[in-house]
Amino acid sequence: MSRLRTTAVTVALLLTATLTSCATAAHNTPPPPVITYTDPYVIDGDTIDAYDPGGNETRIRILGIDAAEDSKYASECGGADATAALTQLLTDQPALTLITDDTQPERDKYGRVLGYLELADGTDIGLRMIELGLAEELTIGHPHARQHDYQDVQQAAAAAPVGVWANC
Ligand SMILES: [Ca+2]
Repeated sequence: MSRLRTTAVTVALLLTATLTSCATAAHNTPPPPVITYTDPYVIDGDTIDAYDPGGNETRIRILGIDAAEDSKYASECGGADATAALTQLLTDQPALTLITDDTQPERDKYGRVLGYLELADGTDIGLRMIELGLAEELTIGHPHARQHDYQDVQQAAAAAPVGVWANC
């Protein structure tokens, strides 16, 4: 077989492999990258419950941030402030957009749906919480798509300082 012919065959095989893997991915029907969730209820500064388009109540962990713990079992400095700030952000927001990140798992180890959350006006809720100094950028494993933006805003919040950077 000529060298050129070998190359052509290799390309064809690669193409076939790529097409096959795409077809397999489609068959496994990953969730669409953007989903609207309604009627959010704040659990703490980085976690909410909301209803998916099928009407299923779903726990959502906001991707790329971590707020201080705020529950009857564990309360950290800044936790109550983070819960209050997220509650205020979500007041009169009947619908939220959840944006998944294909560098990240669909759910965390607790089964919570992972994604960025945005308000109807496009406000990135995780970014806003970092900006307020009430959440920190969080990377678990592979860097998430908004890591650099979140880290930049965190630097500014810490330098200001605001939120936990000022109070904790
Ligand atoms: Ca947390």
